[in-house]
Amino acid sequence: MAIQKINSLEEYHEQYAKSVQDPESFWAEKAESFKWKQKWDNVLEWDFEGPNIGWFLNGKLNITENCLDRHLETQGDKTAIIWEPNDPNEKEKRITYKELHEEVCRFSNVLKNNGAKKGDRICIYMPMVPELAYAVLACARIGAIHSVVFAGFSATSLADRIIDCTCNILLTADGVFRGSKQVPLKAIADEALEKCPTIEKNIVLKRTGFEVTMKEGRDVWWHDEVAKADLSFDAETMDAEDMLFILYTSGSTGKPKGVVHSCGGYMVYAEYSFRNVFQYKDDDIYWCTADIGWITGHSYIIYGPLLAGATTLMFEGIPTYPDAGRFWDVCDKYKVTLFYTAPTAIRALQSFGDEHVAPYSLDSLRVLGSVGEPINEEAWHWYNDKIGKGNCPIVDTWWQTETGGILISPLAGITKLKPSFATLPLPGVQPLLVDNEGNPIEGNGVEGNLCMKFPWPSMLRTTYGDHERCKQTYFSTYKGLYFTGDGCKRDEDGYYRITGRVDDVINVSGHRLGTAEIESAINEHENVVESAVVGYPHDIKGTGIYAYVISYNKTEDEEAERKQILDTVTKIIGPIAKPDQIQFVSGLPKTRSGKIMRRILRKVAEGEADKLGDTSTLLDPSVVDEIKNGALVNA
Ligand code: 7RM
Repeated sequence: MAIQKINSLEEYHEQYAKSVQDPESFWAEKAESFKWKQKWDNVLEWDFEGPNIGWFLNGKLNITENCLDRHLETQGDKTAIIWEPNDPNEKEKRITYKELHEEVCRFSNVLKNNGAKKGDRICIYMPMVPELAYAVLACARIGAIHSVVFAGFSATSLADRIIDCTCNILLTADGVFRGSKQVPLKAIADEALEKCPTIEKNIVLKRTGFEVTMKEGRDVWWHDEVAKADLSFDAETMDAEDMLFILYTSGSTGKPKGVVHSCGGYMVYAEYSFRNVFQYKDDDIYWCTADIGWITGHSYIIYGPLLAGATTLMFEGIPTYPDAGRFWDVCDKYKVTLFYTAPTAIRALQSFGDEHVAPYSLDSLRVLGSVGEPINEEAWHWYNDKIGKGNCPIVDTWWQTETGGILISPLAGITKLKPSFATLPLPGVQPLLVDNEGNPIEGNGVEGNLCMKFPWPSMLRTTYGDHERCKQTYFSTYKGLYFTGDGCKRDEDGYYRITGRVDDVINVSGHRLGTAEIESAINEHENVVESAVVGYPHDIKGTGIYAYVISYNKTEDEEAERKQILDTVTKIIGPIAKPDQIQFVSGLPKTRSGKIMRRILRKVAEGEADKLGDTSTLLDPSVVDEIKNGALVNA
């Protein structure tokens, strides 16, 4: 039995009403479709003060039995994972549900043979290869808590994450292929491990064939261990509220938080949201281009699709290798029907020109998805016209690491679309906009801070090892509410449009201003492509406003353009929001998922360009030098 899919707008409204009137029976019905070892006593217990959140209390399950075992009878020979390597000339892999089950059981035994137990934290630092999926699922099968660290992170970031949750096992590889580059992953891991005495075993996959040093007693080869391991493994019994995984995410402070998700609620919501948002059909070929190191990869490459029994494509490479047509080549090669990517990738590919799209038919595509940041209208239209050929609904999915799954999004082909709007909450999701004092903003045609007033099954339960921080970050800004940190509009039709983070609040001469607010004012200037605003210490105002601005056409007269920008901001917000400094730049330091690293911009603005910290997660670390050299404030 599978979760029932919402099939029409009428059904959407019906289900939505039901989910608000009687959330417990709404979610019980969804949860019934899964394989539980023991049924739950209560559907939900919660308070947002603690916070204390529990779903399907006392229910027992193992998520991998739901991803794998339960599909074996009906579709054991169906392809579960298609793997497309970095190099288009290397042979792809297709792994059936039966094979995936076997690989996961086998690797569960490898973990057990290497001392892993239920409740252990296991760090996974790997390339996008099938073994990464086996490893994640094997952790879940034995009841260990996985903490996947994106393979682009530095040794310092890796060590910090291992130390924070005291992992005893690391899973890694000799190296990573990324486009034309190669990353010596094992060497980076070795550097991290010098600071991580809790790691007892490091299991190393051979991928690139790089020469590595293996530390006697600690490091073992993946293939040696797999060769020794049994093929069957009975899934550990987990409580619905046992931790399934930790995933580190950055906030406004430098130290990343370990967001904790639990087994039962996450499982129910991952499948529910996948099925409904993408309107999944049994013969779909689904491709999410994210890396498994991010939440999007956890929920919508591994868990959501496998719970639904789908065929999920895993891609090792990058969108521009060997050229900017790679995504479309892969879509045609496998006849991808559901395609899910990020605006930053869409804009990058658009900038390479339509000649990279033209050679491909893209006929198989049925639904397009977007995630990670607001999608601007220009990118939306290009995606819609050139990739979807006007025939594929675009689901602009808003959610967060902390939400575990998509909360606000169109349901493909059901919800009427509006470019740059995430549209409507899924049934079971209760958004609330509040003003800066926390007063609810009712009605339509309004704007405020996006909160959730009721729990949903896949919400975070805590931040690892520091519940107080979870409370402070998400549940204290507005009493009794989960605060997302995003600003949001609700238009005349009740449609939601996420406007960006609002938690970068600065206090200028006693005025509380959002950096996002100032940016959007600056962006009104006709020659501005994009801007980023940060605060910096100011003798008189307390905090001054420092703006980094990218222009369409490089101006000859920077002073004249500065003045026009100040006039624009004055016009839109008022003189209090006028930047004190405007630095023209050709790019902004962005992470691979398109988020601006404000920490770097703040340091430069503060005249501390020598203390930038880790910049290894940037898409293009070279923009940092340009920004440093053009800094308007000197230490
Ligand atoms: C899935 C993910 C979360 C933050 C979130 C927003 C932004 C994500 C959208 C979006 C506008 C979207 N998790 N964000 N999706 N903004 N429209 N469809 O990205 O934890 O890494 O980031 O990303 O600001 O709070 S995340």
